[in-house]
Amino acid sequence: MIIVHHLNNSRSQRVLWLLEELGVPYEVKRYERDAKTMLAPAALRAVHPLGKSPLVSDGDAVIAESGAIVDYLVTRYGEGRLAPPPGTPERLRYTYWLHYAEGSAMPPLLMKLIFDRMPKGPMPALMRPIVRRIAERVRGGFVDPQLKLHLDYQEAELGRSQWFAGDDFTAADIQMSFPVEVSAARGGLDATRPKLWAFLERIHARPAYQRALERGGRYDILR
Ligand SMILES: N[C@@H](CCC(=O)N[C@@H](CS)C(=O)NCC(=O)O)C(=O)O
Repeated sequence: MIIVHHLNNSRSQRVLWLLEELGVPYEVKRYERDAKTMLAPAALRAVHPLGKSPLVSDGDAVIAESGAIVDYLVTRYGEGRLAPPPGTPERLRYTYWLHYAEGSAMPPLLMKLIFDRMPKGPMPALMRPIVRRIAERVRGGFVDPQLKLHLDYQEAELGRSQWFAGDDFTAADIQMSFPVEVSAARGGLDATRPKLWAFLERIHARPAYQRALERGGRYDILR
């Protein structure tokens, strides 16, 4: 039996969604973020030394990194579904988006979270205006332009085809759902980018997405 080590309000939601799309049975083991630090509990480190979610156990194998998990599940249980055939241009795009989601799209979104929160954290009152200035500098000089660059790029790519890897829905769309959802929550994505907005509406309407929400419980993106 596959076990998904699921942290609340996290990337592991998309692993539940992938398993629902594939119709593969699985068990959910829940872990709750610390209410103050938002970090995962130490119990996750018993599963994998980094203690990050998602983690999937399948027999003796423990798989970490959502891109690697998606690749593993589609290869092992997909029976040709949710990935374009090997050797096609769509397959190359599919592989690209599987990596791009965590390797390129998420870092500026994480920086935004950190620099938005930084001036609100505990610190001596005298330091707060200085910290606020630094955070504004980093956001304005790097983070916000990077977020715009990525959103413009993703919007243009969805102008080439309905889904990220081509005309068919694939697991690359599941992997990309997290950066797109985070962008909508805190990265400046709104309906002025109609292709990305329609992408969100389409994925949210999928029955497997809804079933995954029922299995995973409340899913609020951190702000
Ligand atoms: N690139 C990794 C990121 C894993 C990651 O940072 N997961 C977050 C959840 S969204 C986490 O476990 N955060 C809690 C912590 O760092 O303690 C992946 O895609 O699996």
